[in-house]
Amino acid sequence: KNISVIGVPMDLGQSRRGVDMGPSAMRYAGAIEKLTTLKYIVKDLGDIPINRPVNNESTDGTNLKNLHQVIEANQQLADMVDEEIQKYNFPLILGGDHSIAIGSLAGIAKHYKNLGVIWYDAHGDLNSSETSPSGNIHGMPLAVSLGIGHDKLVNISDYVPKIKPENIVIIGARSLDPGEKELIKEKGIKVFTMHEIDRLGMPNVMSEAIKYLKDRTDGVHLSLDLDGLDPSEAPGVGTPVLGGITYRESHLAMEMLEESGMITSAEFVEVNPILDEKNKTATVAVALMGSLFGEKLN
Ligand code: DIR
Ligand code: MN
Ligand code: MN
Ligand code: MN
Repeated sequence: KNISVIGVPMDLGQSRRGVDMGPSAMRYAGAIEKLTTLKYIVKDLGDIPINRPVNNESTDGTNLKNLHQVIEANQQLADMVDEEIQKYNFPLILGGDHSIAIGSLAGIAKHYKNLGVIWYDAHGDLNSSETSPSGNIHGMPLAVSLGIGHDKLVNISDYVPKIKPENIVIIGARSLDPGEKELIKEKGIKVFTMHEIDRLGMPNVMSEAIKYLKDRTDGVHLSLDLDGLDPSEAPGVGTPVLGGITYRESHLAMEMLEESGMITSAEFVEVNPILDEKNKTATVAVALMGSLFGEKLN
């Protein structure tokens, strides 16, 4: 497969500046070279332009921060991703905060009857305006993709919903808001929390996740939030949560996904070099990309 890399220097979906530098940090850590070494034809399409808000009145009378800019950027991203899939390229999206998954999924899901999603994250990202404690849209993309949330967000690319709840697997969750827990129960979303990872071990969690998605999906998008990993190994994230997935477990997870052959698109998000230690988190992200694309470390 040929890989198309798309950078999305977005930091407007949350409150801490710096995550807009994530794409640069991952390129600096050698993302393109790594994939090229693995014998893929890699095209770096550069970064999508993000318009900064001229004032704080972009919320449409809601608590949704920078709503208009987030919509605009995600529509652009959706169109670009759509075009790359039409050309049979594998979209690899570099974030940026996790609000960009709205655009990724909008561009991807129209090409599949049953797109599966692996949401590798400390969080559920299943909030809406009503349940969000923060008004940060990066806490909402999975809900938006299910058709839950602000009209203009769920309608990006003019179809609703993008994905079905039974095609989602969340891995690494350990910080879920009350409204998110309710939605998970109501929709029957498959979640492997840190509890399950501790109990079953990562090999079993991934086997189960892969088996679960294999039967019901015709493509799978990996959405990897670096805060899914433990902050001791991925410190450069805006909302770190103790007790996360280890670096080694994450490598194994990526290797098992690669062996499954099911991943058809991916994104790596929430790398914030300003909060990082010597670009450690972007380096981890690039190492995981290696495993996801077939580099066996041992
Ligand atoms: C929290 C944090 N659940 C919120 N979410 C984060 O603001 O909605 N997602 N950090 O990655
Ligand atoms: Mn997230
Ligand atoms: Mn997160
Ligand atoms: Mn290994």
